[in-house]
Amino acid sequence: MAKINLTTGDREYFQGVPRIKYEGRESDNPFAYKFYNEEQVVAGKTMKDHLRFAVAYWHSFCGNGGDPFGSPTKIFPWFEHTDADQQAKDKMDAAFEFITKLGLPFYCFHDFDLVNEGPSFTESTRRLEKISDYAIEKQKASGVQLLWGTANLFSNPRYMNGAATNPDFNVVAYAGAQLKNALDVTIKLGGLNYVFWGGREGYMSLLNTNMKKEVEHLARMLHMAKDYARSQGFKGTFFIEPKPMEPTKHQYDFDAATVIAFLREFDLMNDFKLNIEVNHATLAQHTFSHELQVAADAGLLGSIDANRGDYQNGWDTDQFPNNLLELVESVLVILEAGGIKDGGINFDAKTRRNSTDLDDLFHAHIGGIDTFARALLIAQDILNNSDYRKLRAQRYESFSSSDAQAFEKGELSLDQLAKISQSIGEPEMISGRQEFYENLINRFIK
Ligand code: XUL
Ligand code: CO
Repeated sequence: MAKINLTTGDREYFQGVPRIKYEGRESDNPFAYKFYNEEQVVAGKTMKDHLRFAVAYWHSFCGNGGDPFGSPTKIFPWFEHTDADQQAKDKMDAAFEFITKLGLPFYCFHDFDLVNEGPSFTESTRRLEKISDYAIEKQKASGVQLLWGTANLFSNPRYMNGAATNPDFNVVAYAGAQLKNALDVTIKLGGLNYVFWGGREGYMSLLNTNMKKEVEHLARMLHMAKDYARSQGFKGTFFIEPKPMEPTKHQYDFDAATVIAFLREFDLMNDFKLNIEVNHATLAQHTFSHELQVAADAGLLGSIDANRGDYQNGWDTDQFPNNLLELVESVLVILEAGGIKDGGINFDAKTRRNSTDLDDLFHAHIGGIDTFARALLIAQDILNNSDYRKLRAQRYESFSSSDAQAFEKGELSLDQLAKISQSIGEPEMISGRQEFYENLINRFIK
């Protein structure tokens, strides 16, 4: 019998697709990178180390195109076998072939992306143990690492009223058991981080909800998860991924500012950071760069879920990133914050329902990867070769006066501040020059 190739499996799923290579912006090869040159050094680091791209198991290998109005459209060959273990193995072969062909360093999963949830907890656990043994081999053979793992605590009907925030203790306990398994698998696979996205940790109606109790339960579960993982030797970072709504009307991890206040209140600041997702930011009526800046200013910028929303509607459409201007403004924030450290850029994005070819998965990722790489080059160019930072700093120049310094240090009373104002009189109007800044950024988009 032929030896199984652990990188590509014993069957090639993406036939005819080569290892995607960098060919430069003049290339018209759709299966080549135009901007992502992994070894190219930008500001002292390779692009690969700056961007730390990850493929999301759920959208790319599990999402079948079904939506509330129609049936699945994507007939993936790794779903041919109905046996649970075989299907999980085939899916993993396809996933590692795909990630390896893209040449990306990381992947991310929910527990029940790796396997279908079984008819019992014991069976689900057995399936997870088996596939994670296989994942160890696949990771070793390919060099692909696990950026983060997480538990799907929102799809099963038992979680319809929440997981850690469920009003029924029995469900909370079940969620704890599932969370423990997901942590075990993440640790077993050398996962660098662990994500909490509170899909149904929120409410549909305040009339039947004790919000204070539910939020306290959420914090309790996070403490238990952290204590358990640390006791098992996990050294990575925990991330909370803010999202304001969907599937619940209101989610407790509404946005970056809300999550930071929650981490402070419940003493979780040392172990947790934020995983900022583009389309979650826009759902919260923020820009992606706003959410990144809020996280960065608190020293809590952990990781990114990359995608984009749609200007014409408010949903979480999870499209692949291709908005260059949005990403340039965001990468500026990331670079000024010192870059991404523990985390990475995970493509939490899905091809459209009518993008039904296997090749579409490549086009989607190549486009997202290149848009980020291009944004990185442009943002670095702006920082190196323009007055952008200097001009912004100059806007606050008046704070170098001795009175302003005393104000910043908390050495002025309101009374003293009022006296200073009286000696100055009516301040001059100083333009914010927004259009000037916009033009400056635009000049570098090339
Ligand atoms: C849902 C979402 C999740 C998390 C992981 O909007 O973003 O896929 O990233 O649970
Ligand atoms: Co996400």
